[in-house]
Parts: sequence; structure tokens; C-alpha cells
Amino acid sequence: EMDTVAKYHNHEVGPNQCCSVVVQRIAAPVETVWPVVRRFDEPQTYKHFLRSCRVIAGDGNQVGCLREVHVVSGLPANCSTERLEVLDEESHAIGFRVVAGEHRLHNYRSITTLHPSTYYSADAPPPHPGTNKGIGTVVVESYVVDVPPGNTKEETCVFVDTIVRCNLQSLTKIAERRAKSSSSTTTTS
Ligand code: A8S
Repeated sequence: EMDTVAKYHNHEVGPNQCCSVVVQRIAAPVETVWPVVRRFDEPQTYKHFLRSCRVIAGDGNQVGCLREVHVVSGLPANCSTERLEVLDEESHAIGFRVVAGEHRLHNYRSITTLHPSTYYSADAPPPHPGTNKGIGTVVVESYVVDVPPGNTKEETCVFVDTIVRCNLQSLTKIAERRAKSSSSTTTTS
């Protein structure tokens, strides 16, 4: 697992770029989280700032394919064209790069990796009877982006961290709901 972090989250950062990382714990196994995260063709499932997505070149979820996303109103952006750079089904890593669009995040690229982990929770159903220990996931998402003219590195990171944190919080809700409903169907049947 440390190898995956070293391999994928080691970015080269240029002088007018900034980078950051957001970490999120989810009370659901990697097997539940990964099917949501791996869908390069359907990012709007958990990225709620996206209004629509369309694959415009290449085949579905193959490295090199391009998607065009449209953003909800109220953001300083309209659309973005993004290329799938990494899809590692074994290490649970997905990465993309912004290649065009009407927005201020030029050369944005990000990598998201999933790592199995245990969690402790009072309300989540514990898979190990007699304990409150559950099988969970740690999500690590790092990015690099050009600092837009007129902004500082700090401002850019605050803006992007906010978007990424929102995305990972909505991913958490979706995955934990799926984990709960699948564990209740297996325990009651
Ligand atoms: C992602 C991450 C980000 C997406 C940004 C940061 C974006 O889709 C939005 C607003 C912008 O200003 C830039 O994983 C852009 O999608 C929501 C259009 C790229």
C-alpha cells in the first residue's frame, strides 16, 4: 500500500503550479468504493458540481479516452475536457488530466487511490461480531494545477481542496449507503 502512494502521488510540480492532497476515510470496503470511483465515464455519480458527462473520444474507461464535463452554474467554469491517464484496477488508482475547457484550472491533473483500512464506528454494522471494528477504505486524492493569473497558490489550493473534499464527502455517503444496504440484505436473508 505504501508503494501505491509513492508510485502515484509523487508529482512533479512546476514553479507556477500548486499541489495538495485530500484524505478521506470511508466506512465501506474498497470493493464497494472502487466501482463508483473507477467510472471515468460517469463522474457525476459523486461529483455533484458536474451537470453532465459525455465520452468524446476513445472507448469507455480505457486510458487515453476523453470526456467532456459540464459544470453546474455558480462556479467560475462552464466545461472541461479531460483525459484518462491512469486506471489501475489492481492498485485501485485512477488519474486524469484536464486538456481543455472554459475554466481557470489549466493543466489540472489528479490521482485518486483507495487503500483498505479498518475503522471503528458505533453505528456502522461491524463485520466482526463482538467488536466495533469494520472494513473500511482510506481515499487519497492528490492534484497539481497551474496557479491562475491574479491568484496565489494558497487561494488556488483553497478553491480546489474545497471541490475535492465535497466530491469525497459525497463519495463517502454513496459508498456507506451501498455498504449498509448490502450488509442488511446478507444478514436478514
Ligand atoms: C475533479 C476535480 C476538480 C474539478 C473542477 C477540481 C471543475 O470540474 C470544477 C470547477 C472548476 O472551476 C474547474 O475531480 C473544473 O473533477 C467543478 C471545471 C475543472
